[in-house]
Amino acid sequence: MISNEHISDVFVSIFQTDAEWISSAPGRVNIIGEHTDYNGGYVLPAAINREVKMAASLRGDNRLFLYSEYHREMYETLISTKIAPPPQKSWHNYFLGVAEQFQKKHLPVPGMNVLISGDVPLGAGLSSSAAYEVCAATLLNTISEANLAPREIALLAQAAEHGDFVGVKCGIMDQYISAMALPDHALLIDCHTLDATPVPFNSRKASIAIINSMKHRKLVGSEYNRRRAECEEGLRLISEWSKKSFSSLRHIPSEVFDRFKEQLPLDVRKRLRHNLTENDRVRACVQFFACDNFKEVGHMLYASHASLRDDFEVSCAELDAIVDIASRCEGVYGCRMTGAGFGGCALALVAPEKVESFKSRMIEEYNRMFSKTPEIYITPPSAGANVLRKKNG
Ligand code: NG1
Repeated sequence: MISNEHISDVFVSIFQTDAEWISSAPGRVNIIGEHTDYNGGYVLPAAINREVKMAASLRGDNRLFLYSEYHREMYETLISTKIAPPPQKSWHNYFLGVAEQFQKKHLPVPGMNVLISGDVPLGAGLSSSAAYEVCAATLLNTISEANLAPREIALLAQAAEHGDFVGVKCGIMDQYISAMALPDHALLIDCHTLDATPVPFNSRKASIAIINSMKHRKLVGSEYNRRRAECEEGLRLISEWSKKSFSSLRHIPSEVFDRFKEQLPLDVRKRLRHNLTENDRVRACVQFFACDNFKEVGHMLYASHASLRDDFEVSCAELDAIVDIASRCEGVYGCRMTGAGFGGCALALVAPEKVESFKSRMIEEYNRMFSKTPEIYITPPSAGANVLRKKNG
């Protein structure tokens, strides 16, 4: 957590004036529902206690100054009627991409000083970019008096990620949870209808431990696209053979899959089986969270990992080892890889009183196997984006 005092002090030292607003937006971890978002399925993410934070003041001219504490760099541009993408993509593109979306809605983007700070680790699969976009959109929403609801902020932030300034065709999970999260709740998102339902999570019974394997996700781009193509192929073949047009994998009933599965190419069959069973596991988890049954939630996490390892084939030795070590630690309900795979993070649900012993055993055993120290972040499900008016500017 970056304190408001810290960001206010840094703001004054950089811009020689007081901040008028402070906005923040959290990173996220996906509890369960992996590789289902682009297949119209269910996901169940939670916001983490690490966030991107921005402090801002109005300037009274049409210049925009952005300072990134992550990069220790200042960027300056004119806020003209239409912001154009700079020739090179860099950290400031996320802010400019969000500002462009406000302009597209004919909402004013005035000249400002903005300090960008935060403690969401970059490139760890904890959605620092969505947190950045949602934080910027939450700030501009207040400054421009646009009154957008959290859901609209999330959609605007996603449009910024899809647009020319960033250019990544992401799903809606990351922006939704960053904008709409409630403390002590996960969020069930139906990626087909875009409905979102808060799911209570009793953080007195379990803490979320995020274990960063410190393995760079090298293969992730090409393999991610290949998995997407295999899923699309499966949907197309089953729709053709059954003479029904299913709008996504999640709409294929299991008896239809069973009827045609032997005809599918082996890899495609496995990808579909993961998706169908993963959607069932997400729905089951929602029921188990409702009655604080962390033991059963834990079983679902282990089953999700096995399915991602064996059917979707996106795990790796490091993530498998983390799950294996966790399964032997006292107080662990369940553990699985989270995110696209091939490295990055795993997530475990751990009884709060066992968190310290879990951490030391995980670090020791993982270090012995791979000669590197995993970073472990402990978090309750945290609140979504917010903005604070510091003074009347
Ligand atoms: P991570 O690896 O957490 O960035 C990626 C995708 C998600 C989802 C998961 C797999 C991006 C920005 N995110 O998440 O939308 O498909 O993989 O469940 O591509």
